[in-house]
Amino acid sequence: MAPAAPPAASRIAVVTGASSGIGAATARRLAAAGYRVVLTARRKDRIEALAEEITAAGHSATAYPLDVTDRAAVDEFATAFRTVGVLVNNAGGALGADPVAVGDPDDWRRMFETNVIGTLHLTQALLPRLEASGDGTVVVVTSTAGHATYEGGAGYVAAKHAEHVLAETLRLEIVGRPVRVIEIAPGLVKTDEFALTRFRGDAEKAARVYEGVAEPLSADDVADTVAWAVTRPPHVNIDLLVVRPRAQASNTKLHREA
Ligand code: 8X3
Repeated sequence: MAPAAPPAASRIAVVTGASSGIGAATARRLAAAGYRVVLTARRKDRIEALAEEITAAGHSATAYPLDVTDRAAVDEFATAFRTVGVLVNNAGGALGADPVAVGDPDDWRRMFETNVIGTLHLTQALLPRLEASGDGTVVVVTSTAGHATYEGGAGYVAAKHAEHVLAETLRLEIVGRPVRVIEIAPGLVKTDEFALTRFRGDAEKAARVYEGVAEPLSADDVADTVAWAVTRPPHVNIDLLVVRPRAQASNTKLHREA
């Protein structure tokens, strides 16, 4: 029988892409739930500032600058831990919204590298530590784009479908071992950077994504679902949680106020 899991207060939660948006909000939520949060992202200043903020609020957080696409760096990062309770694979994003006929292969490659290979790297490197915790949890933050396509989205949609398959397959392969695999698939979430990155800094195009939508999800709405799923009892595995704003019935059916 696996050893009893230590209480949350002594457990480590690693969050990738913690410098902004859903990752930062998830780090705040998990820290408030009692986890010792390890913030990773490429932007050192951002994660250090967030670690200070979380620590000042009386919780535990440390920053570790990391590029999830760099396998050697990820392996080195993993050696810092004996056990890890939770891994939240959140790093990634969309680049471009071009039709398949003219999409830039470099955008596709970069999306696969960050979303898919990044998740693979962290999951492979930390899986032994998650198992050693006696009650590990891998969270993969995908997207509703991981479940249905839309015009102009193929590169991102394909990468998110791949992440979904990674999560589903891993769950099959490790059943019987003390590690849960949870997929959270958010729909329209208004964050500072997602749409801006997708449209390469074009603020007008980015704003159009949310135009007329009274209440898109916030990063914290999604972080709330991540923290909820993670804090269920160890035998309860939330396989897949799809979360959208009320105004969004599907990837292509969004209610906009006139
Ligand atoms: C983001 C949702 O609709 O832009 O993951 O693909 S969408």
